[in-house]
Amino acid sequence: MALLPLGLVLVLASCINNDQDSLDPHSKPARDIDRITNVTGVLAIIIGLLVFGAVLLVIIKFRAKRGSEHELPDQRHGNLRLEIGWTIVPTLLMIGLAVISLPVIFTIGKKEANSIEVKVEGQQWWWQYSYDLDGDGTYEIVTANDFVIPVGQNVNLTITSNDVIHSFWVPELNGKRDAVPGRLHDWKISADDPGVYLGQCAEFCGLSHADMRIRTIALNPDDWNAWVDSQMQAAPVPAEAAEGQDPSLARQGYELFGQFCSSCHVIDGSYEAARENRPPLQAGVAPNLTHLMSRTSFAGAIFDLYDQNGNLNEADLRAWIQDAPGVKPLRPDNQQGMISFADTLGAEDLDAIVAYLQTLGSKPILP
Ligand code: HEC
Ligand SMILES: [Cu+2]
Repeated sequence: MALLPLGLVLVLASCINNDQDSLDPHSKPARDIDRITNVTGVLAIIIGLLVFGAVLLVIIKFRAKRGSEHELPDQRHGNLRLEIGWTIVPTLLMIGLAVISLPVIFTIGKKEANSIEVKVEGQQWWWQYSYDLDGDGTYEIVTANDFVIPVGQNVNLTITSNDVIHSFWVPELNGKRDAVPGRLHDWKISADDPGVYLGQCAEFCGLSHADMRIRTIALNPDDWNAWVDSQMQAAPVPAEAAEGQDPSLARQGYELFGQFCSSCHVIDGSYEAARENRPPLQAGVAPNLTHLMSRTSFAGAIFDLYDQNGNLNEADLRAWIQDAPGVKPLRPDNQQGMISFADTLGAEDLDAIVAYLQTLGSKPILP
């Protein structure tokens, strides 16, 4: 009876398919990890069976017999051969495991020559990716949530955090690596096949830890090049109204953005103040929105930006802009996450802002 809840947990856990399966590796580092998991797993099962078998045997064989409950059984002390045996066997097993796992531990995190460099920054509660494509130390592309990589090519990562400790983990592509403020951790990632590989922050980091997700999108070389090209485009500025005419909706949104949003968000070429003046956030950074529409997700990848038919998910986007803390647990009073505009922006303001946001970037390129 006591085992029932445990059994239920196990059965239910096996029903969840959230595409974060380290037993389904899609890269060399992930396969190396999977191999060690298999060896260790089989060993652990054998040892577990032996130990539980021995315990069971002792329980049955040496149980108190009827009528002799109060008699102590024969007391013995020491068995040299056994004791040496159970010291040596585990030691050998441990050495064996070390021999197969140590080289993997050192290679899965080792950066490779001629790779794209990406700085991965964790903050409450989303990830930022800055790409240095030509290795000159400057970042040509800065994006959030969707982490786009080329298939079959290694991508070097430098992982850090702008507030508390987070951990970067895409189980199907590599092991996990902590993001620690003030430290730069080497890591790398790659994918053998085009696809979407999910992950999420793997170190409890506060209120919305569970909503700090990673969506890795691995593209074929052609698609990757098209993505890079599109990310290089500057954001358009909606034209001013002609004499005597009302400004377009997008233009109104552009102006509202300058008023309400540009203290935190950067739009390359249009609003860059938040790059120099630290936004009022503990992390000191908010997602760069220059190519917002080219992403498949937003807000820590918990919302899809498009529905199945490829239409903008306007409902969730509007709800987010109007009252972000209402749709994702955030602590704006403590400068953790976006503030609420529920009392500031009316329906028409929202129409205008959404119209403007829709001009930012082309549609996502999917694998
Ligand atoms: C106090 C700083 C701040 C202000 C002001 C602010 N935001 Fe944000 N915004 C954030 C932060 C931080 C996030 C990331 C939150 C998260 O995902 O948990 C965010 C996320 C977003 C996102 C999702 C982007 C993505 O890639 O996930 C959109 C869209 C957005 N904000 C639009 C706006 C608009 C429009 C305004 C103005 C009406 C605005 N924001 C004002 C801080 C701010
Ligand atoms: Cu986190």
